[in-house]
Amino acid sequence: MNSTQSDRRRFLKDAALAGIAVGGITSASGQAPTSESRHADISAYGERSQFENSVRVTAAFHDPPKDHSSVTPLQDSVGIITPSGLHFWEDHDFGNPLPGGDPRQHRLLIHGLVDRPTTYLWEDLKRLPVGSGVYFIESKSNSKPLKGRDAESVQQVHGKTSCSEWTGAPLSLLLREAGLQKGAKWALAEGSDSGKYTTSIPIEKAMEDVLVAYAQNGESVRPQNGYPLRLIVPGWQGHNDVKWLRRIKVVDEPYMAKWESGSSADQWPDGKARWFRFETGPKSIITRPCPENRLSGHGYCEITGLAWSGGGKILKVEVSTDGGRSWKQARLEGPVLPMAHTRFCFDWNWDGEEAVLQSRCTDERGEIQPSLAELGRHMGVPPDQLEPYFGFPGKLKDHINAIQPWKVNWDGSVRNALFS
Ligand SMILES: Nc1nc2c(c(=O)[nH]1)N[C@H]1C(S)=C(S)[C@@H](COP(=O)(O)O)O[C@H]1N2
Ligand SMILES: [Mo]
Repeated sequence: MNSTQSDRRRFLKDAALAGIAVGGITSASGQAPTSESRHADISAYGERSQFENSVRVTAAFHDPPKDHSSVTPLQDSVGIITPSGLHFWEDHDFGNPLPGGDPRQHRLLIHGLVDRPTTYLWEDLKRLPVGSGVYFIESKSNSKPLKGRDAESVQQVHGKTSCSEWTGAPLSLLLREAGLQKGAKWALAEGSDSGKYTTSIPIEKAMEDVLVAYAQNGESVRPQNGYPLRLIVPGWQGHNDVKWLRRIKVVDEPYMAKWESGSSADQWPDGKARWFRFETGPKSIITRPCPENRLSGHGYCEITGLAWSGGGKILKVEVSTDGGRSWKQARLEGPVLPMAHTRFCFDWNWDGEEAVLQSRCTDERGEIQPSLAELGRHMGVPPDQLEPYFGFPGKLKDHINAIQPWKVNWDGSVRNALFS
């Protein structure tokens, strides 16, 4: 036994004698732990300072009781990585026990139109060559125009996006090992929730950059985010990223499963649905100032925010402080990675007058983030129907990547100006 192991063992033994639940901070007797045992706990697996209080909150825009979503506190974000404990999460089978559980019991089956159907254990996957990338996830239900107090919050309006380093086995490797047969066109991915959450992914994308991820930001994927295994489909709308992944069936056509047809298909005003829109369009949001981060006084104030696109890297971000009449280029604070949140910064002096702040990004393909009116025109939604709404079905059911204006009032407070 090496010294770390013996230390660990001694700690466990001491903890058992003291009746401390290892991994938690309350003792078995329900009494607060001694400062010594608490110190031992924290040094085993750290926690943030007691003065830090940034948290996820339940999303205003979800459909209880089966749907639950917790939104990321974007107003507190720095850099490009979302701490795992603050990554948003969306669960369509809420109320049932969290799927996943013991990784030793977990199996991933690859079958269908393949020469060699294969079952992988969690540990098997970890022995394969590793694939890794920093990727955003964004739900297509993000950035819906909320009403009232909920609208006055960057967390509530835009918090269904987060960005992590994801690590796992490349799906292309697993499919190549299994041997794709002729006619293999789609990969059907299934989660182990009781509702068997399923999506169909074209085989071209499956062979390109999709990850079967077991790790998030340097440790195992968090339970709410799909422990022990999840799919990461870089740059595509979040509902493709099947969590608690247990099965990939290679098939010859898409399956139109519940969550990719009924609920996730984009709806046009005439009631027709546009299925299988995959990529997330270029999008940016100012996270400071914002309704949660009012201005504290006149003078210098850095404007900062996040930009991302399913189309690759962010090429540039422009900021306007006069409601869109003029635009100036912001600085991209690296790293600038494809299909990842990208931090932008902009020097500004607030003269104390009312101002409307907004950002717009362009991705490496040259695609530019639209205004809400431009997005409405593109989706065939008339301007008078772009008003805020709450709940399904919405007029703009599609992924919304419209420019977000924030209005700075004379007293430094900040309001959502998208619909005023
Ligand atoms: N098995 C399963 N996978 C799922 C879901 C789900 O409910 N069950 N929700 C999907 C949706 S709609 C989104 S937006 C993403 C969100 O990923 P996150 O919860 O890790 O943020 O997971 C997707 N994967
Ligand atoms: Mo979603």
